[in-house]
Amino acid sequence: MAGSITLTIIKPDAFGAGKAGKIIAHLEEGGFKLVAARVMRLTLAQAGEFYAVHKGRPFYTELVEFMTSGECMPMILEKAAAVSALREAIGATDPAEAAAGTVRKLFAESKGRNAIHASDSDENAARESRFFFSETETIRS
Ligand code: IDP
Ligand code: MG
Repeated sequence: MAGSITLTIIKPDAFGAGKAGKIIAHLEEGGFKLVAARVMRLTLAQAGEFYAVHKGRPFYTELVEFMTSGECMPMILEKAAAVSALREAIGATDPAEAAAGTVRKLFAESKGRNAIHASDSDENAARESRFFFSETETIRS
């Protein structure tokens, strides 16, 4: 039976450092199935819209600039309870506080440049998946 889905982004720090393959391998080893993937560079408007929930926060401008600073890799992942499983797999926002073995502990530089995004609810996973992918690009078994 198919699991649920979540949306992840390998952020420009990790993608630019050539860590995408290692991060994908780590997620696959953790039981996540790749359902859709692309490489792109976000425009300021796209990054601003994607992170609109954070508008007004002190780090918003820095976040939008960082997310547009280079290529990134949005992906839809499938697993049982995918949203919570991926949040656990990526670790705390600040890699200094992330648990051992998490993506951010292994691959992130700092709280801002933290290698990876993960949806925080099923509702946002659906919204964020539609933001990057059309229905025909999403193959689910
Ligand atoms: P999350 O990515 O763990 O869900 P959020 O609080 O949703 O964390 O913040 C979104 C992104 O904004 C973070 O992943 C990080 O890149 C950036 N960010 C959050 N808090 C800070 C901060 O205090 N300083 C710099 N960047 C931050
Ligand atoms: Mg978040």
